[in-house]
Amino acid sequence: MKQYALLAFLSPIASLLAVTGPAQSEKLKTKTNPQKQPNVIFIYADDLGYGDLECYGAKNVQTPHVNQLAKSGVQFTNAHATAATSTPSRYSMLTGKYAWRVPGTGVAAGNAGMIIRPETYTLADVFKNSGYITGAIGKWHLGLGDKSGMQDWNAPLPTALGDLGFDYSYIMAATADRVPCVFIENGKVANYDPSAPIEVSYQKPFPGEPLGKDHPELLYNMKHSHGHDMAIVNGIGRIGYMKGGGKALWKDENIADSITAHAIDFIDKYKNQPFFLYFATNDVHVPRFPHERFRGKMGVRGDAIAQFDWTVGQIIAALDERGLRENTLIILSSDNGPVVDDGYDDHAEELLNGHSPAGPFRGNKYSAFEGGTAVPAIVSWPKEIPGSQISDALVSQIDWFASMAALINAKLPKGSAPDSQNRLNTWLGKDQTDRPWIIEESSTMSVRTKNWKYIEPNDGPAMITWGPKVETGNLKTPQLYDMRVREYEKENLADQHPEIVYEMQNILRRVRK
Ligand code: NG6
Ligand code: CA
Repeated sequence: MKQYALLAFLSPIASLLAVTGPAQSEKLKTKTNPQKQPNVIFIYADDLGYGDLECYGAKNVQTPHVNQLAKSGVQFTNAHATAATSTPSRYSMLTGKYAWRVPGTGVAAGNAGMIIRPETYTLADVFKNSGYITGAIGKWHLGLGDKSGMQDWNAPLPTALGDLGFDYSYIMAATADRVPCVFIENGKVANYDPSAPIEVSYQKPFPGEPLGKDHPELLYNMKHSHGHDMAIVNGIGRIGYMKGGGKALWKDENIADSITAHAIDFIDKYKNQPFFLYFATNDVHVPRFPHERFRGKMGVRGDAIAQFDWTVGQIIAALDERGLRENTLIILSSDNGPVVDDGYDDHAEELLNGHSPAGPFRGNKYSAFEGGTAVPAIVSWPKEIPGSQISDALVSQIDWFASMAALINAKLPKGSAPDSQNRLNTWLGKDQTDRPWIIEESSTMSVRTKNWKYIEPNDGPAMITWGPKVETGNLKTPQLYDMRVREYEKENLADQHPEIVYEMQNILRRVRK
């Protein structure tokens, strides 16, 4: 147990808990807590771009449920993930500490050990220690078990999400394109099949297991365009090697249904007490393999967006049916910007049909340009937030931690969430105060203010060299862009405005300390 776990000052409920002991407090909780504290649900999409939703201007994609959610609350036009890829973005968001401060927080393998170490005070701890039931469902991608590559997937994992404040978890270890291709429920492989013991390696193949690179004929569901040519599961090549799994192996077409059903079960089970649910979808990450009922309308990438929208609709309907919608705060966003070809031959590029996943921004997932980290963000809480609000405030996901703590009056242990600021009023649409600056991580570092964007010089290539057709934003000299100009990040003004470059470098220097 974490040393702070029993700190009693967190909320009135928590103090009662400390005084009366757990058995008594359970009774007290259900009797005296008539859902005053809001439920909180994060709906965290994967690789969903700023331009991917109808309410953000998408033309060839229908997202009625997300549109409705946006209408019911605040839609942010200037919201940012902390990084242009998943692992660092999620790390920062769940810990309130920039991932770039911590080694080993780059895109994680499926057999990475726990990247957020158990002693870290996480966002789930904040809720849990204030009397919430906490759950994580969907994509994880932050490592499991104590040590990379040392997990025994056939036994309960020694360290998992229970050590990070989550009472319940039903997760994919990493991404759908990485082994192991099984769900893990509370630290154990779900539907474990004892007849097919699981082995995982990111080093060497298992003798006798066919690989995508040698057996294209076995890739009956989807072929790769780059990478993803190792283990074959469900007729799709993956990153990493895997053996076994049997009945526990997921079917990609059922992932959205499966996580949605588990989320609804969670909501149903804990409907009588405040809960926090971190619901991280696999959509719209590769391999995009939506269920056939979403197929054939827009090409798989668009179909995956439609599937995501359906998922959102299901969660909202489940809340509605149980009378929970009014007092549930939903935050919907994405972990990083969009990418079109991310390693599978899914025709996403040909089928874009004028659709611009990153909206008006330059760059994509992986980029230092805004397309890497500018994301949709919607906050809805019918009981407290009037609908139909648009907020142009500059905001960053790094602040969810301290803002959520403020929402539920939780005190944070000293040293926790060092980079997170309480900007609750902005997130709730009560004011439109810009964050003075935000930091964005890619293969280099960037600073955004309301008006300017600075990209730190970097020696790396201008385009990604290993597959995706993506501009990295790298340049050997400083870049400075005026974000008031609609042609975003086209004209480098660093030479014209050395004083602003200096100011931006100073921000970075200060934050780094
Ligand atoms: C890349 C993968 C890409 C995706 C990404 C992580 C290859 C060739 N490409 O290395 O498909 O998985 O990592 O995406 O392996 S993220 O959204 O989880 O950060
Ligand atoms: Ca991602």
